[in-house]
Amino acid sequence: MLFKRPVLDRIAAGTVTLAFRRWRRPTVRAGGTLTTPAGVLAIEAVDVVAAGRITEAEARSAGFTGRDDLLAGLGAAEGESYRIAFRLQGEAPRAALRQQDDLAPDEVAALQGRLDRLDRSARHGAWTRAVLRLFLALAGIAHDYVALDLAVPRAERPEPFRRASRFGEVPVLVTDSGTLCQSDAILIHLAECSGRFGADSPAGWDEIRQWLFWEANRIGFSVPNLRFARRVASNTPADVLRWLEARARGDLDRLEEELARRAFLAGESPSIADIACAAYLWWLDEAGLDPFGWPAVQAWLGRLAAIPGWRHPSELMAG
Ligand SMILES: N[C@@H](CCC(=O)N[C@@H](CS)C(=O)NCC(=O)O)C(=O)O
Repeated sequence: MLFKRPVLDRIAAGTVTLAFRRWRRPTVRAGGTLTTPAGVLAIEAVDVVAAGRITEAEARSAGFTGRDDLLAGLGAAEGESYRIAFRLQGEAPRAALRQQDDLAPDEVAALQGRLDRLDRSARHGAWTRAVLRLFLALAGIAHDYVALDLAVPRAERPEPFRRASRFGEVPVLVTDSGTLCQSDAILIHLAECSGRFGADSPAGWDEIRQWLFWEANRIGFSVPNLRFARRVASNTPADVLRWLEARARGDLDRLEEELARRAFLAGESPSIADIACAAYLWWLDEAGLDPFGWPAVQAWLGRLAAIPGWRHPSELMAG
């Protein structure tokens, strides 16, 4: 269950204590907790409610100006209407972490040194794997970006990168708590730390993880390799090209089937599952595929591009 920023502010202020959602099945349970950027919420009750029985006072406790406003926002998605009652139980872990800024001078210097070394190795931009930057842009997380020239053979890449990238690939995330490789592992880490684009229940995380593993094995393999073969590796044998194209088409068909039925891959709101699976689809034409051949996929990309903070990955990767 995700909340919009103005509602989060009112949850933090204690003036919003109810939420209403249309769900096929609840994503939170009474007695559980929900970590949000406003803090940890104790879920007190989750009840099915007939829309007609929602009162004006309840609508205001959910952050709406009145019933009509709430009912318009609730929509008519498949499932039932639920009333979720909660109270603010404590500070979000991230807010507590932010307070721990009393690093010793040598810790600060070590961090600065690592960032400086990575900065010095910056060449011109990698052309792909914009997922990490896109997440950081969407979640509004301040970061430094160091581009790597992938045309340089692995063994000749800058030493700080070779040390940081255990698999020799981009992306790599360097934080004050360590180094992380593999975009989907990075996305999970960022979603957990920031409280953005993750899930608010174990079932929600199960959904997200299934898409992330599918991404790593399927669409994150087929489309970029097809694009690489078409744009760069002109010596790719014709039967390899045919195999890659068939696999990419099959993967796009699978996404099309899913997105004809739902707005986002893992629930009502965009998540890291969408960010990961969309990673290479902004350049379908460069893979020799007609983007309009998969209209539901195109409409979904449009919904992702409408998220505040979104910028085209080509622009993000340019620095
Ligand atoms: N499964 C990896 C794939 C990473 C990957 O394929 N990176 C490519 C660029 S898209 C790369 O670093 N290629 C250069 C190389 O392998 O030397 C992830 O999601 O992070």
